[in-house]
Amino acid sequence: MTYQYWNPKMETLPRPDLEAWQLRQLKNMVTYALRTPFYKKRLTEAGIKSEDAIKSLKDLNRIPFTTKHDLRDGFPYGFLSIPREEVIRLHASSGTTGTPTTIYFNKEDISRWTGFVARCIYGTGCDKTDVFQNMITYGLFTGGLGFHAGGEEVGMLVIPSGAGNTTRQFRLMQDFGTTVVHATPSFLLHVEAKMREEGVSRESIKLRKAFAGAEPYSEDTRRRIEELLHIDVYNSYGLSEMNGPGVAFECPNKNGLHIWEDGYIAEIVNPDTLEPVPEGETGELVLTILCREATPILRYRTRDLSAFYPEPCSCGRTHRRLHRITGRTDDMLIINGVNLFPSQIEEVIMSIKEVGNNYLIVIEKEGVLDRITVKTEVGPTIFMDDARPLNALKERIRKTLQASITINPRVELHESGSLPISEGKAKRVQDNRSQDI
Ligand code: DLL
Repeated sequence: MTYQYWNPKMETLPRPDLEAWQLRQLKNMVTYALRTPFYKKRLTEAGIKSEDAIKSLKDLNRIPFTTKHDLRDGFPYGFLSIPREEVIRLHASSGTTGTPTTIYFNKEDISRWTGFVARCIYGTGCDKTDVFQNMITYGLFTGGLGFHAGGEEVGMLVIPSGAGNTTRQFRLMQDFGTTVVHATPSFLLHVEAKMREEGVSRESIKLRKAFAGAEPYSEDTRRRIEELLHIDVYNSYGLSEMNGPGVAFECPNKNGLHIWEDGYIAEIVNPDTLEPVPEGETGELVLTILCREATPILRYRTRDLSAFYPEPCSCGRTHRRLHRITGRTDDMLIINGVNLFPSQIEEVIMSIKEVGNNYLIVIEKEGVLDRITVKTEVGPTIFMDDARPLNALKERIRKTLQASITINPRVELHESGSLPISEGKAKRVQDNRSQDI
């Protein structure tokens, strides 16, 4: 395996130097934070009146957590720490439940963010010989512009195709010889199914890699995309509150995501007690940004569940690795009293090769009980008018799910391409229970 580093010094910085860097940056972030109305109050209440209160990284513990709720309350300018005239861009998260959260950047913030994304891209072996099609939403969402800038920084030819319009995506790939794409994993699966449907031959495109993220997916889903499209898929993690993409990324070992610890301090805590979990155990990821002056966010509760890999990675990077995100604390479904994450269902169904590329979980009330229906598309080897293999497959999926998640779902099989797809993040769960009351 060969490894290439975009920023060799920072990516392989010995841990003591990395921690010294973190401390310096943390102090700097505290100084900026104290200029925002929100943190001025919050930090002062916690006895932190200047960066001098932070003497070692252990003092991070003295800083209170920040939640999505806090960010919403601070809308629109409560977290801005520099004069408005120095801000050159904002991004906002969609905010399905009302007020969005807004993040501001000055010129250096954008350039630091771009450096982190470039680091992710280059680390997978890409360089200026690549043609990069960015098949993700542009606009207020950070995925589009974030990867666009990172791709240009690496020197690749960037095609800003945006999400959706699958047929045009194929044309662009064929016309310009696209070698790398960025998309959500659900869109990649859709692209593959559509390619088959439209008779686009694999030989007519030069694709060899994809960056897939912005939503959870299982290892089996990754494998499926890799096998179907004959490409390498790299997991990409980030969130708008921490700039967007470029927070954690896989190296060619594809065994955990390196979190860029010169840009972020990562903690994993028990979501109930907020105490750190023992190294290697799963908990809620808490992140502190070290690389953004315009909107410093300290100890942000991401709600994402992950764990640290205890061992160092053989790629030579000193930045720790996170496990693939298995779900969010607010994703958990309670089905007749049993706790269940949608990712547990995905793990089972995507390991069955006759299952197609899309699925949907529907939950309803039936009398007093919850009823879960798993709708999956079927793969190309299954014909919808042949009842026997169809019923056998249905039964196999049901039994495998029951054995693994201890609930007995209803299973429905659907023709390839018939379940809804969304341009942005996939909506995997339709919970109709509250409407039934
Ligand atoms: O999704 C930023 C991004 C863009 C990441 C493009 C990667 C690629 P938000 O819209 O704020 O930002 O959503 C962030 O999405 O807290 C996770 O719950 C989820 N998420 C993002 N990446 C992954 C991943 C962007 N690789 C939220 N695996 C996060 C699992 C992910 N979940």
